[in-house]
Amino acid sequence: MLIFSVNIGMKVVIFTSSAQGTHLNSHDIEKFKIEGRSNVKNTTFYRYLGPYQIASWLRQNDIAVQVVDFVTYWNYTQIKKIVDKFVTKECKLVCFSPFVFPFGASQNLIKCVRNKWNLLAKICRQKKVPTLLGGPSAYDPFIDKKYLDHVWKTYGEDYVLSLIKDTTKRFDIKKDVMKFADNDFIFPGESLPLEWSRGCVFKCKYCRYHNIGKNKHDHLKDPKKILATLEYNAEMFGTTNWTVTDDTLNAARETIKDLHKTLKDKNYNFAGYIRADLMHRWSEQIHSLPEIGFVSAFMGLESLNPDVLQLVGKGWGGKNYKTKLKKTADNWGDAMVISAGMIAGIPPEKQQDWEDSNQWLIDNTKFNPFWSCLHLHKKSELRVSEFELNAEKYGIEFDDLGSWRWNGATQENTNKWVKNITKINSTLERNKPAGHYAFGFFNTGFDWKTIKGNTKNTLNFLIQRDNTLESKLNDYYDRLMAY
Ligand code: B12
Ligand code: SF4
Repeated sequence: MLIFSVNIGMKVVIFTSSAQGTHLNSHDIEKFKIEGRSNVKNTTFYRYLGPYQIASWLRQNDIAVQVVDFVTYWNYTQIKKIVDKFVTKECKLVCFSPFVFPFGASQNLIKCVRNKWNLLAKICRQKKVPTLLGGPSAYDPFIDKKYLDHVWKTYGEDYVLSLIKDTTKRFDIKKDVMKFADNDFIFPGESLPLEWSRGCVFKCKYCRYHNIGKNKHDHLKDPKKILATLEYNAEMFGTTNWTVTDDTLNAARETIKDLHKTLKDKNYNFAGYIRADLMHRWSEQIHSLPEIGFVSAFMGLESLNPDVLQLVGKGWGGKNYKTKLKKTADNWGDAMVISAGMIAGIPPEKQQDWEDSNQWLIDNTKFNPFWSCLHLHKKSELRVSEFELNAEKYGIEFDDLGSWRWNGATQENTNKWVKNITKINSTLERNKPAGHYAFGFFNTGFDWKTIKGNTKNTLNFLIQRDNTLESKLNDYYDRLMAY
C-alpha cells in the first residue's frame, strides 16, 4: 500500500465516536470489567452524520477539517499521537461530538467511555486551542466542564463556521449536497448516512430532540440535492448503501414521490425510520419505498395500546389500531426487514400488557420486536422532554438514584423486563438486524443477502470469530496517521 502524507494543517479537528459510540479495546474491557460483552458487543459501526455534516459545510467554505472517529477505541498512546498530529498550531478549534449512550448501558461501560473522552479533552486542553462540545450528548455532557470553552445544543453548521470565519453565509439544509472526503477514510462497501429532511412532525412527550412538531413542509432537502449527494459519494467512494437519518422519513410524502421517479431505476439500498400510521394513510408507500431501494426499516410503534399512544401524543391510537397495523404488515409481505420499536413503562400498560404486545407482534406480523425502557432524566438542568419538564403533572416520581416510578412500575423492574424479553426475542428466527443497525453489517463486509438471511447472533459470531471489527478500526487508524 502506498502511504503518503499531505501535511495539510487542519484548522478544525472534530472528534467523534460513530454510533454506537462505545467501541472498546481489549485492554479497557479488562480494566473496566466490562462483562457480558459477548451479548452486547458492538461488532459493527456506522458513522454518525453530525460531525461529517459540519465538516462538509466547513470544507465548502474552504476550511481544512479533520474528523477523527472511533475515539473510545483508541488507547492512551494512540490518542496522544492523534492529538499531536492534528491539533497543531494551525488548528483554531477542537470539536467534540460524542453520540448518546445506548439505553441500558452498564455503569462500567459508561465510566469507561466517559473516561476516554475526558482523557482526550484533557490532552487537547494542553494544546491551548478553544474546545467545543456539541451534538445530542451536549444535553447531558459527559466531558468535564473544565476542558470545554463552549457547549452547543442544536444544529452546528452556522455556529462552528462563525467561530472560524467572518461571513454572512448561512447553511440551508434544502440546498446542501453533503460530501464525504478522502480524509474521512470511508471503507469499501461502507454504508453511509444522509438526511432527507430535518425536524420531526410529531411531538412525543418523551422526546429529547429540539426540532419537533414542525410543519411537514419545513426543512425538506430538495430531491435534486438528495440525488446529487447520492451520486457524488457513489462516484467518490462507490457508496450504494445508505441510511436515512430522518426521524420519520415517510412523513416527506412528496420527496418520496419525486425520488421514486429517479431512484427506481438505480441500484441503491436504503434503511431508516418509518411510521406505520403514515404507511396506512399513504398506501402508495407500501410499493414505492421498496422500489426506491428500501430494504429495511425501524418502525416506531411504541405501544399497541390506544391509551398509551394518546398519552404520548402519537396520532394513531384511535379505532381499529391493530387491524390497521396488521393490514400494513400483510401488504408489506417480505419486501422489507422490519424492527418494531416498542417502549415499556408508560401507563396504563403493565408488564402483562407488554408481554401480550410482544406475542401479538410475533403472531400477527413478521416484525422483530425491539423493546426499550422509558428513559427520563431527573435533574432539572437535564430535563428536556415534556414528561421530564412536567413530571409531577403526569404523576411521575424519581427516587434518590434518579430512576423513575410511575403508576406502580419502576424503572428498575421495567429495565429488567426489557433485558429479559430482549434475550428471549434474540433466540427467535426473526431476530434479523433492521434499520440503521442492519446497515452496520455492510461495514463489516457482508452483503444484503447474507445480512437478511441471518440472525444478529450469527452475524455477530462471525465478526467476533474473524476479529473483523478490530481489523477495520486498526486499518482506519493506520490511514488516519498516514494522512
Ligand atoms: C439516526 C439516529 C440514530 C441512529 C444512529 C445511526 C448513525 N449512523 O449515526 C441509531 C439507530 C443507531 C440511534 C440510536 C440511538 N439513539 Co438516536 N437518533 C438518531 C436521529 C434520528 C438522527 C441523528 C442524526 O444523525 N441526524 C443528522 C445530523 C446531521 O443531525 P444532528 O445529529 O442533529 O447533528 C447536528 C447537531 O447535533 C450538531 N452537532 C453534532 N455534533 C456536533 C459537534 C459540535 C462541536 C457542534 C457545535 C454541533 C454538533 O450539528 C449537527 C449538524 O447540524 C436523532 C434525532 C434527530 N433527528 O436528531 C436521534 C437521537 C439523537 N437518538 C437518541 C437516542 C436516545 C438514541 C438511543 C440512546 C436510543 C436507544 N433506544 O438506545 C440510541 C443510542 C445508540 C448507541 N449509542 O448505541 C436521542 C438523543 C436524546 C438526547 N439528546 O438526550 C435523539 C435526539 C432522538 C430523540 N428523539 O430523542 N439513533
Ligand atoms: S420521538 Fe421521534 S417521532 Fe416522536 S417527536 Fe421525537 S423525533 Fe418525532
